[in-house]
Amino acid sequence: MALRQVLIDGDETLRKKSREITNFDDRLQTLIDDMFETMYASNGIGLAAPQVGVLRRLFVMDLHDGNEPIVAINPQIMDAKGTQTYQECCLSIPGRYGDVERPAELVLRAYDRNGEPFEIKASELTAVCISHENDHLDGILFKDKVKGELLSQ
Ligand code: GNR
Ligand code: NI
Repeated sequence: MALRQVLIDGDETLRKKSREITNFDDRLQTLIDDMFETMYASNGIGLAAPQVGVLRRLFVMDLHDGNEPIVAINPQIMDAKGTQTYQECCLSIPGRYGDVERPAELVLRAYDRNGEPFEIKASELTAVCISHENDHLDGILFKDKVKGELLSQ
């Protein structure tokens, strides 16, 4: 396993659209392991592949809330309901934070690291994080959606 460098806002890679994953091979397994290692080393709760320079539709997430870490490959947000506002930050925009409106509840449909499909219903911070990570796969950063000011720490 290895730490990967997290790209910082201003890097054009963060603004590109990621492509679907088609090969569930050893390289993918290494990427996933590296993404977890990098996320934990950075004290993040989520990390999307484009943040480590890989333009593929994949994110990892661990909320440290008693729920298992999640790997979501080719994720789709099925039905988003309601809204919630949460103060977000991003490993690619260090030292900045701000309020973002997200769905209150959503259903995530994705494939796990073995290529098995799964579906989870999410709310609260889980829904926020899924929505934030899914945006990264389309080149969208939380600062694009901030309500009011993008604050500095
Ligand atoms: O670590 C992270 N914390 C966080 C807090 C509130 C809303 C979203 C996040 S995701 C962020 C990690 C990250 O940048 N993932 O892309
Ligand atoms: Ni982020």
